[in-house]
Formats: sequence, structure tokens, C-alpha cells
Amino acid sequence: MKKTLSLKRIILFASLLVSVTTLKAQFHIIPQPVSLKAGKGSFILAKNAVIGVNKETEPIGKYLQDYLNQNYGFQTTVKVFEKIPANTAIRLNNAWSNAEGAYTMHVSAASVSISGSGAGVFYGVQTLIQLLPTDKSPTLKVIACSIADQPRFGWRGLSLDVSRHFFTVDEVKKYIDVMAHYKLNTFHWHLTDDEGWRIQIDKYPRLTEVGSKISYYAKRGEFRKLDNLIDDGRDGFYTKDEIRDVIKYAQDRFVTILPEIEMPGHSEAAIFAYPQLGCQDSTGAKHRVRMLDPSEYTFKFMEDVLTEVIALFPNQYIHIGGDEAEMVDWLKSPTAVALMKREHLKSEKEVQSYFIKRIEKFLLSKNKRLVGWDEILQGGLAESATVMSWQGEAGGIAAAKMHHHVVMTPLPYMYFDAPQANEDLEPIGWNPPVTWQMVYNYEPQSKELTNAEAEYILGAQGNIWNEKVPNAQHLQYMVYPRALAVAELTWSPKNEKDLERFGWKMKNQYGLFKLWNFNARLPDIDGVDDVITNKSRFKLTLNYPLQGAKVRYALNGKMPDNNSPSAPFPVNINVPLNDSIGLRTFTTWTLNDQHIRQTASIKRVSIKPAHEKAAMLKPGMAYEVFKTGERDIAKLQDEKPAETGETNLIVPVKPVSEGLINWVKIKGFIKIDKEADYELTTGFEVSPALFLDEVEVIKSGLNTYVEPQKALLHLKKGVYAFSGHYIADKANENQTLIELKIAGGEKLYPKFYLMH
Ligand code: TNX
Repeated sequence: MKKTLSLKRIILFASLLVSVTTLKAQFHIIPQPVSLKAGKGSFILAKNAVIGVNKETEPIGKYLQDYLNQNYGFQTTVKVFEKIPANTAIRLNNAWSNAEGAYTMHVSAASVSISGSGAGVFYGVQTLIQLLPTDKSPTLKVIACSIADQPRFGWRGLSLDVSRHFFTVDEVKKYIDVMAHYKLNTFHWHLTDDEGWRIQIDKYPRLTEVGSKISYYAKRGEFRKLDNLIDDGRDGFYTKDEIRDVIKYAQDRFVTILPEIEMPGHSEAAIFAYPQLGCQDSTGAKHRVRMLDPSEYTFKFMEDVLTEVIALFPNQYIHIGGDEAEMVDWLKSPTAVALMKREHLKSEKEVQSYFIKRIEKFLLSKNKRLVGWDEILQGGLAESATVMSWQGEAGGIAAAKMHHHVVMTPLPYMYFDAPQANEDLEPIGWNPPVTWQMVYNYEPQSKELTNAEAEYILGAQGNIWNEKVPNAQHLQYMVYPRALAVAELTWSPKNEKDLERFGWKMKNQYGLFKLWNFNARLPDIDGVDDVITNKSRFKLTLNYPLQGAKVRYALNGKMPDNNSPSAPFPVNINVPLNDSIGLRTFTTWTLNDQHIRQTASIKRVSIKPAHEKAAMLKPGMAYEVFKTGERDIAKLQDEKPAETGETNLIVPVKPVSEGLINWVKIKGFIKIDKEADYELTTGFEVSPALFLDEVEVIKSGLNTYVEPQKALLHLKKGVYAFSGHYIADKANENQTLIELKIAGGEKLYPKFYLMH
């Protein structure tokens, strides 16, 4: 009896497992839909299928028709109906919905039906596109399912800096295209900056005649050396017709364009074209003159420019920059000094505030709303301004508390000009690295806000600055796959966040990237971690999620390259280990000859059990908390801890006041009941220092997403003394300090193995 029951249980458990894994294996939709249920069977989309539409959804039907044609060579027909007959293969129904962007989708063996308001139907089509196979077969199989979906935030943004590097209309369209595939809806177009003015303005033709040819002038020695750029720059600008064309293209994809015209700083190109705009008495013509003089000429000029910008862009928002203004220049400008006197402005910050407020007033008179970087808070925030918080979250939080709308785009999480893995192995970028995991874990509605204040957060946005981006392929490499994390964190419900599932879904996007010829950065090889081990033979299995990828590896040698011998995955490495070896890998896949480099070191140590007996110990570990300004842990030797206690894992710490830090020291034993191979890691994003039998097994201070590390230890029955330390901060308050599992097996519960 007992036997049959457990057998039944096993079968039940196994079938549960199967359904979970098949569900996983089929639905890798990004962003994660609000609700998703698997159906029975699948729908076969034929080459000549009919797409039934209403008048309202006809453009979306045509979009889908084009997509199927371009990517699969299908010849579908779009038919307009008042009421679409139920036997139509694909039905795009215009339906009332109370949430912008909401849709439902039902895929049965017979048909696909998508309903929603305009944007909603478009998003349903994007979900359908993600469910299509990515190889070009004569029929396309779509797994049956029911989806109800809608976005969490209205602002799901991605920026593009076309000043530091100019991108052509086609390159910009491709960028918008892929944004739309992931339901991102706001394209922030950074059109002007020091290194180039990129938008035609009829009233001031020199802005483009001169201001868009900065690299030409730099080469002739007439503009400063562009040594902040990785290349010599790329000249170019968009005519008004081209801009209208891009706006239309974006509208067809339910993407709003936010144009940015920088002021009063970052204006070197404009000043180079019209020197009268610059600060009269700045650091001298040979140096950078990037500050606008707050003169009547400048205000008139900028209002004229904005008038033409407003006439082009339908967006209710206009971004006027406002970041990194070198305001000290104003203290030397007779215009600014006179202005301060006339308007009773006490500091250069108040001049900036005056500047922005005047521009805001102008925009409001044209029924437009001002967006600016968080520096516009300095000297007093303009009354109706929306703040883009980039220097961390502080500006955004302050603005939301003042009941201003906010778009969160904070450093480091939303900055895609940072390398996405180990900086020594990645192309040059602004440091430190920002991994997709860091992007994904970002939460736009800070805990510091009340629910009512959090309502002022419109959403979040990923930014890319292109000083170090020499072409469109590299742009795609930098922005993706990280932008997929922005898509999910701005669209999906907060409680649907799942880092592991997202990581898995992300790897399943490469079929689409290949189909679109889109150069997203390739995933890393699984298992290339720094390892500390006490074993004398080391066996490592390297796995890669993309079929047909090649890996080349070397042990203790040079970095392999295109010419090194390659092996298909999985790669098994089995080596005797005396001291330590270095592993270097080089991965290529079919896309654009991109390659990913990774390194790891494997080090042998010896670890002995302690003399203590488990029976004499208490469960949990001991901790001490020091509240101090001292960053060097060694200097805390003689200090008395502010708090002590014991815990099963999470050490409770209260926040410290400005300038102080919480140092945490932990101590105890790990109790091993069964001799086996164990894996010890940490769940901390920035790792603690961990010692086992006084041997350092986890190094402190490493970003574990960038430098993954683990200890692989053969442990006998007994207890092992451990100690560790780390700085407790917001980032690690909910993460697990010590994670122990049987190698390749299940995780163990800390309350069963931690002793002191
Ligand atoms: C700061 S992010 C800037 C950009 C630069 C970036 C990197 C922001 C609002 N301003 O103009 O490209 O640093 O140099």
C-alpha cells in the first residue's frame, strides 16, 4: 500500500515536472505576460493564411503581413471585416479596453485571435511573433495558449545618442523596430550635443551645415580634437522629411519619440556654428565652449529652434537636457552677471533654474511639457517639469516627493555604455560593468516612496551614450540583451519578476536575433567560474545555450582565438590539479563573427574539519555589527561591536547615518552529515569574504555576476569552522549570504548546517 502511494506520488511529481518544463520550453515571451495559460495542441500558420482585421486594426494586420513576408517569405492576405468571421486563421479584433496597451490572445488548433485597443492589438501581434519558430519552414507552428496582458508602466524607454556617433535613418529604424518587438514604447532621441547637431532647423541652417560636420572640422584642426570619441566621429544630420519618416515609422509601431535638444550645457556644436550663443567670456576659443550664454539672443534662438522641433514631433513631451552644465562659466559672463543682478539670482544654480523655467514657460505656451535631467532640480525645479533621474535615484525620489513626474534611468543600472561583463575582456566602455542581472533587478518605484509618491514614477529607461560606439553593430551589442531586462521590468507585474526564468527566456531570443540579423551580445558560457577546490582532479563541463556555437579554450595558455581548435558543446575538461590552472574561453556563433571571451581560475586548497563536535554546538551562526567610518576591516580588531547576535542567515542591520557603514562579521561552523562533493557560493551581488578552515573560499568585493566564484569541496562528515565579513547595505539586505548544495544537486537549508 505504502509503495503504491509513493509510486503514485512519484508519477504525479514527474508529470508535474514535465508540464513545468514543457511550459518553460515553449513560452519564452519577453516581457512576461500578466497571465499565460497553455492550451491544447497547436495552430499551424500557413504560407497563404488570411489575416482578418477591422478598419481600426488594418494597419497592424499589414504590419504582420509585412513581417511574415520579410522574415519567412509568406504571402498572407489581409481582409477587412466589420465582424471578422470565426473561421479566419488570424483575427485582429479592435476591442474597447480600459488600460492602454492591454490585449488578450487565444491560440487554438484552429486559429489565433487577438483583441485589444490599437496599441494592445499591436502588442498581441508582438507576442505572436515571439511564439513563431525562427527557422524558415513552409508552415509555422504556434503552441496553443491563452494570454491576458497589459503593461505595468506607461514609459518603457530606450535612448539613442546620435550626436557622438551619427546613425542613419535605416539604422535608427532598425533600433525602433527591435524596441517595438519587446513592447518598449518611448524612443528618446538625443539629437544635439557637443560633438554634433543632427536635426535640420530652417531658421538656422548653420546648425547642420557646420554643426553636423564636427569631425570634418576637427580633422582640419578648426574644432578641438575629438579624443573622447573612440573613432574620429561620423558626420551627418536628419532632414525634416527624414524625421517625419522616422516619426511615422515609430508611430506604426506604437513608439513615441522624445526629441532632446540640449541646453544650456552640452552645446558646443551649436556654439561652433553660431558663436554668439556661447558664453562671451569663457575659457577661450581653443578650449571647449559648451555653455550657452543666457542672453536674449540665446533665448530667442532656442525658442525658434524649439518651435520647429514642436512642429515636427507630436509627443506632448520635449526634452531640453539640462545635465552637466558648466555653470561656473556664467560667473565670468557679463550677460549672466547682469542677469543675476536684474533677476536677483543668488548663484549660478539659480541662473540655471531661471534658464530652464523660461524655456518651460515657452513650451507650456505651445502646449508641451518639459523633460530634463535631474540637474534641473538645482536652484529650484520648474513647476511642471518631468525629471529624468540619471545620477542615481536621488533626484527622481526628490522630484516624486515634490509631486513631479519622474522617469527612472539611474546609473549604474540603466547605463548601457558600461561593459556588460568583465571589463578586461569586453570592448571599451564606461566602467564599472553593468550586467543584465543588475538591470533586471532594478525596481523603478523606490522603497523610499510612499504608494502615492510612487505613482509619479512614469517608468524607466535604458540609456546609451555613443562616445565609444563606432557603428550600428556595436550599438546593438551594447544595448542588447540588456534592453530586454528594461522591457520586462517596465511591462511585467512586479510579482512576476523571476531572474532565472528571464535568463532562460533571454537565451531563447537569439533565434529571433539571427532572423533579424541583429547583433545582440552573445550569452556567456555556463560554468566559467573561479573555483576553489580541495579535489586533486578537476572536472568541468562547459555548456552553451546556442546551437552551432563554437568554443575554443585553453588551460594556462594564451587566450584562444579564431584559429585555435574548437570543440562542440558540451565541452568536458578533466584535469589533474596540483596548484592552480587558468581557463580561457572564446565563443563564436553565426552572428556577425561576434566573439565572447571569458576567463576563470581553478585553485587547489586543503581544508580540514575542526575538532569541535556537532553535539556541543548550537544552531545558527554568530554575528557582530560595527557602525563605523572605517573601511579597512583589519583596523576593526580592537573595536567593540555595536550589536551582536545569532541568526540562521540574514543578519539584521539598521541603516547608519551619512558617512558611516555597517561592517558585519560572521562566525560559525558548517555541519556536514554526509561525505560528498559540495558547492559553496554566495547569493550576494557584491560578495562577502568567506573563509573555511581559515582558507579564503569566496573573495570579497567581487560582483558575482561579473566574476562568478564558487568553492567545490569534497567534505567528510564533521564540522568546518568558517568566518566572514562584508559591508551591509541596501543591495544585499535580502540576499542569501551562504549557499551550500550537494554538487550538481539540491540546495541545503542553512538552518540545518549552520552552527556556532
Ligand atoms: C554624462 S548621462 C552624460 C552624457 C555622456 C555620459 C558619458 C547624461 C545625462 N549626460 O552626455 O555621454 O555622461 O560621458
